[in-house]
Order: sequence, then C-alpha cells, then structure tokens
Amino acid sequence: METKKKRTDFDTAEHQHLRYNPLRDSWVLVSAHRMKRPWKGQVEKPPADEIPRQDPSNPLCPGNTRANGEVNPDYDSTFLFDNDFPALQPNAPEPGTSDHPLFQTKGARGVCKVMCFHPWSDITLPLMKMCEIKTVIDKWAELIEDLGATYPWVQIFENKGDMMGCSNPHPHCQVWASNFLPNEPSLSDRCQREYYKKHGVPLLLDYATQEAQRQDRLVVENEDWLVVVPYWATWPFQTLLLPRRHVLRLNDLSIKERESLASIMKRLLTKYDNLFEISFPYSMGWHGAPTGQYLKEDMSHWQLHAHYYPPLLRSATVRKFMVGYEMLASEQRDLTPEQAAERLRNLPEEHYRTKADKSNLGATVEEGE
Ligand code: H2U
Repeated sequence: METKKKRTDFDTAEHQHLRYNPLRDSWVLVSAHRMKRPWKGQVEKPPADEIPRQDPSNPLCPGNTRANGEVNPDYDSTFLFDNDFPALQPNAPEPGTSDHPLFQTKGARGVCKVMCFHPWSDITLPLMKMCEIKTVIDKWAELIEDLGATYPWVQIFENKGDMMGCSNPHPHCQVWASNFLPNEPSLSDRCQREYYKKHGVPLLLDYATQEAQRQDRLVVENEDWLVVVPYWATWPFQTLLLPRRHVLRLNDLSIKERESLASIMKRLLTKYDNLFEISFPYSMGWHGAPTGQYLKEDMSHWQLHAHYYPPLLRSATVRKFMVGYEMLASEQRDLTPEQAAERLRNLPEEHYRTKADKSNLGATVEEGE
C-alpha cells in the first residue's frame, strides 16, 4: 500500500502533524518540538528500590492472609485467586429497562481474578528467569481458554508501579472476564473488521509486515515477535507487541512461540527498566479475538497483540499528563514514535540491576536465563 510521499521541507521531528490510529479510528497530534520546553511541573516520587522479598503484612505473599481471611498457599511459582474486591461478579441481578434513551443501563456480569507471577515481592518480570515468564504466559493462555469458554471478553492486564495505580509491589496481574465486550476491544473489533473487509488482510498482520520492513519504529524482534513504538503511539514510550504470523488468541500460541514471547518480553522490559534505571511503571494488557459466543464466528480480522502504556516522559520522575487538550480535544505527544523507538532500541539488554550485582559480587551472579 502506497503512503503519501513526504514533502521535502517537512521534518517529523520538527513540524507538528497528525497521525491516524487505525485501531481506534482516531488521530493523535505529534508535536516533537515541545520536548524543548522547560519543565517546572509535578515531579513524581521514584519507585522504592528496597522491597522486602517476604513481607508478613503483604496479602499477596505465600502463606499470608488476604483481606477476606483466606490464607494463601505456600506457592513457589504463579498463584491465581479470586479478587476479594471484584468489580464484576457472576450473579448480579439484571437492571430494569430504561424509560429514556439518555438513561440507558445494561446488566454486567463477570469474574475478577488476581495472578501473582512469582513468590518473591522484590522481583519483576524482566528479572525473572525465562522459564518463569513462560509459566506466566502458559497461565494467561489457560485463563483465556477457561474463562473464554463462557465470557466474550477476558481482559488480562498488569498495572505496574504506584504511578499506574498499582496497590501492591508484589509482581502480579489482574484478569477481568465480562459478559460484554468493553469499549476498547469493541472499537478495535470494528476497526479490524472494516480493514479486513476493505483490504483482505488482518490490519495488524499487515502492520507487522510493514514495520518489519520499515525498521524505524522497531524496538526488539525475534523469529516470532516484534515490538514497535506504534506509528500512532500516544504515550511517550508506548509499545505494541505483535506476532509475525496470524494468531487469534494467546491459547493458540505454540510452545516455541510462548518461549520466544518470554524472551522478547524479558528484552523489552529490561530496556524499559534501563531507560531511566528504575523499575519502569506501565499498564499493559492483551487483546485477542473475543471469546464466548464469538468462538463460533469467523474472527479472522483479529490479530493477537499486547499494548504497553508507560506514563513516563523525560525522566524517572517526570511523567506525561493526559489532561487539558487530550481530554478535551485530541491526544497529543511530545517526541516522535521514531525518536522513542530509537532510544529504546539503543539501550542495553542486560538489566542495570544484574550488571550492578555482578560488579558488586563478581561474575558468580545467576544471569536469570
Ligand atoms: P492492583 O495492584 O493492580 O490494584 O491489583 C491488586 C489486586 O489485588 C486488587 O484488585 C486485590 C485487589 O482488589 N486484592 C485482593 O483480592 N485481596 C487482598 O487481600 C489484597 C488485594
């Protein structure tokens, strides 16, 4: 597909412009020159460096008591439990019918789970061993299979860091399964469906092929996956993790693809941590073809992918705010996706903490391979 030829006097890093987000059918304003402005605004607290490995007061640790009085098993791998404060419950009564189009209500049912990635509180995905990350991926796939048998949407997401509203430093994600398609996947479903109808190829498969050729937004890649700062990224260091082949859902991944996914996640998240030498905050989540009743439908327009949305912009303590113009007009970003990709691409793949441990303890430190 031909894109419009660039004008010779136009420089994406200097001149503001709009970019189209084909997954949300919306436009983002890119104004890279704004990075030059001085920052006198809010400065965040950097993430705590010292987190105890086992904290008797942390309800997510092995053997500890949770808010509902249940005692966690002495788990040594992942641990899944029902969220004690679920936003969705399976048996809520149906609301009555609305008497006016401006006051519509629908029933909402579902389940919410929490999954701990590891028994230690002082570890995060990039510092975990590849086989441990693979176990997390296997559990994610199992959840899509099990909850997806009933529910049309199973949202797996990880809020990491205080800045993203994470309430507990223990490495974990959440899983919310609902009897409805939430707004974001619903919009993404429409956009991918329309693209497939028009072009005869899944939107994100086409996109991955293009990005693999163009290279300037690539962060990391391997034989099965690529990570890019998407052309339409809104958050400064937002990334999109994509398979190279057409895959609908996490549970369709082969063992080899799960291993290569563990590897690319470790590489991406290490780069994220190395960017400002902190445990990098973000919200991430998986989008795959809807499940439940959609399992019987042709969902070929879908392509599995993960979104990473980190809030930081300039440093460990200066974040991007999505406020005035973003809330009232359009999303806007300050550095170009190409600049962000280049910075991430050029970062080392050895975690800064592993490197520091090595220099403190000599070369005997376990690498986490
Ligand atoms: P966040 O850090 O992303 O908030 O996830 C932690 C979740 O763990 C949160 O949804 C749940 C909270 O409801 N939780 C329990 O289910 N039981 C507890 O005892 C503590 C926290």
